[in-house]
Amino acid sequence: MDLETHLKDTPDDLAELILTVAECSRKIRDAFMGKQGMTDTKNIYGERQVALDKWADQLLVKRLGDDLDTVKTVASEEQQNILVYKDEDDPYNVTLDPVDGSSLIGTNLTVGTIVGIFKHHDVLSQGKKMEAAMYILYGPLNILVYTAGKGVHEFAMNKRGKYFLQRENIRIPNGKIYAPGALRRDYLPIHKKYIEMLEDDGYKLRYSGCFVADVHQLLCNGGIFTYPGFKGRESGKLRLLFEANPMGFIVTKAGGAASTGLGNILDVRPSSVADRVPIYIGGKKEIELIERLNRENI
Ligand code: AFP
Repeated sequence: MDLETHLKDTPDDLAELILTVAECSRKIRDAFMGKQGMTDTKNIYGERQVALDKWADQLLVKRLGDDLDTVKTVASEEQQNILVYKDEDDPYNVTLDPVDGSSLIGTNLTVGTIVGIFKHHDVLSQGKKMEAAMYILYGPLNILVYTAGKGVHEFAMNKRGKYFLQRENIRIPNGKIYAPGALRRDYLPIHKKYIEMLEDDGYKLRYSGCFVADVHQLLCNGGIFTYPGFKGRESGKLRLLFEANPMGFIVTKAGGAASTGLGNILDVRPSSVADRVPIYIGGKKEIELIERLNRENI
């Protein structure tokens, strides 16, 4: 079944939004060749932009913001400000991480696109207020995963650029994989203990440097991804609006969870588009363990 058919029970305007991102992802894949270099501009975090990242941002912003008449605002990791379109009544507010893991583009490792979709809630709302979320993984295959609130569904792109259903209503399995971000020498004590407990329990290391790829792996094999608060930056590295919330929403809908280590990420109230958050995302069992360790040590 193709993506369009699969979306037949989704409201037309939301289906159109999801299909527009899917169409952009085909163009992004085609653009890898030739857009590997760095630009001389910086994103909101002061990081120099990779050409593909900037180009993908412009494409997505144009197609969603300018061309659709249902999108009111777009917040992108690559834009300084929230972009405002059209009139007050347009229902959708969208967050974009155009190319997540962009430092891997030059080495031809897997990267992704992350999209969060709010309906009648602004992008600074709690993640649990999201209407839908999706990601695309640019690996040997283009993989698209979306949830419009009910199940989580996976599609693969064929050589004609069309997405076809691979797995429906994905549930995160039990598994023993861990993907630990941040330098071990900077771990805070409870996180250090947590990682040691996973290792003692036989968890196997699988860390790619691309959040989308690492989370997709969890949806296939189970386990846990962590990018904790660490010495020098207790809020961690990953971005609440662009990374943690949409991926947390998807994993939660697949029967997993996403936590700051203390509580549900989807309950966090953002204070600005640039917020970062410590993240533990994956199986419920692994999330319960870190939350218990933190509770016992408060
Ligand atoms: P870039 O988009 O700057 O490459 O960052 C990717 C990312 O936000 C996320 O996708 C990874 O999980 C994480 O950072 C990797 O961070 P480290 O390079 O510190 O491992």
